[in-house]
Amino acid sequence: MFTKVLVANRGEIALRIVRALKDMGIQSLVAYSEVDRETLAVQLADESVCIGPPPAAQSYLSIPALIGAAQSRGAEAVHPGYGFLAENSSFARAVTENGLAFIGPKPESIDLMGDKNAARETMKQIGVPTVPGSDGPLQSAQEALQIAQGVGYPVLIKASAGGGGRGMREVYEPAQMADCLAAAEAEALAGFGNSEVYLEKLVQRPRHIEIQVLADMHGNAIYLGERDCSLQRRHQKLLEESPSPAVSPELRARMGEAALMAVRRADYLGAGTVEFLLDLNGSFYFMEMNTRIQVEHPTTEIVTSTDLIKEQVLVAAGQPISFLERGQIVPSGHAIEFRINAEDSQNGFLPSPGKITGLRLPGGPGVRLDTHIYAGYTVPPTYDSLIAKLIVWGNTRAEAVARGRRALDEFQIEGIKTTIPFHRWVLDQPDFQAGEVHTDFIETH
Ligand code: MV4
Repeated sequence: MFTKVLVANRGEIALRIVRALKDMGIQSLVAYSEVDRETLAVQLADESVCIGPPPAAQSYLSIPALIGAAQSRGAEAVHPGYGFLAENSSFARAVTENGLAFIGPKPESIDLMGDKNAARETMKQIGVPTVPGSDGPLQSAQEALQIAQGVGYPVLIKASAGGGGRGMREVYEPAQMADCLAAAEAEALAGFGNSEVYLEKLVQRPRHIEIQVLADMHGNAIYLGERDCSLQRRHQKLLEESPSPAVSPELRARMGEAALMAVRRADYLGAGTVEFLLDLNGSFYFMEMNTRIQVEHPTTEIVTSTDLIKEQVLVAAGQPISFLERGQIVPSGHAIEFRINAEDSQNGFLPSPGKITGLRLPGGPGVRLDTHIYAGYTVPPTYDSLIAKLIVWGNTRAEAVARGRRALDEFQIEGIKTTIPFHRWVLDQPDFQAGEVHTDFIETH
């Protein structure tokens, strides 16, 4: 096993990784930018090292700075967390070429899944369901019209290099096609430096259901149930839950097996997520695979009684998944995660950085709080606005919702605006209480 691991991230996930390393008896080395000197991960790590000025390009995205930090302090492995360099295959390569272990999949797996069109084509070839549409990138508006005619309107044009919803265009009738195609290509080129786009039938009022997977170097690959992440605003997830109110044990098994086909084809190692769209008829379609640990992983940890960060470290060190003797994991109970962002949810979700002048934390039964904030901490304007993840659970979904209400009411953050009032509002919506959550929930409510 490793004796020291570099945490190449910040905020709550850096702290989450430090905690897992401590539980495993591994030394933690946290890399931080000048503005993050006072964060909790730095305070609680065994060691820390400043890697540069606040702009991410000069710190958390600087491959030489991170590798230098690991080497100068004798770390043997690097955990990238999520965001920043977590899905950058050049980083994964640089880490291994410098004699360090990358706590994540192989660079080839990252590359395969990083090209959304290539991933979709590969999944189609091996029999994982995909949304009907083009075979590969679109060559012309004429071809797009022909394919749309075949699958039926409305259709969706997507960027091959996209993901996360950027560079998409809905097309409702043939007359819109040429303009939409040109706009999607221009947006893809500007956003990703690659104008390649493809076309799919538009799935209306879908749910976003993702399967957590885990694979080791000994040929073991398992799925750990699903998360329902349908509650999003402008492609930013706000609340996630596990299990999904829309997934039966039978559907879970079919989606889980489809996810494992992707895992085997990608020769996958570590923790990953296979994202599906679930339509109103209960059919599911592969969307993309995320080759990292995700923000919402704690919901899965709670309903499966696992520590996914610990498993990531174990399998990166060549050990088998630690709970194989349990067989196929059956989720138990219900967990909901609320993303608490430093944003004014009552004012267009405008960023609200600044000093936390007062803080009252939630607690008690069925409550977990993953956060790097404390009273007196200043949320910098430099990075993303996630400041805490409140995870609640119960034996039933209704019990989890009730605990969510209580915990959100207990949670008081003074000095900055947060998304706590938004979540309190969500829990009072009858459609949410009924489990009726679709990707257009916020717009329609
Ligand atoms: C879709 C879709 C409907 N039909 N594809 C958005 C993020 C990107 N990964 C794929 N996305 C979508 N792809 C087809 N063929 C609707 C979405 C979508 C969405 C998906 C999941 C969660 C929220 C969403 C919000 C808007 C659109």
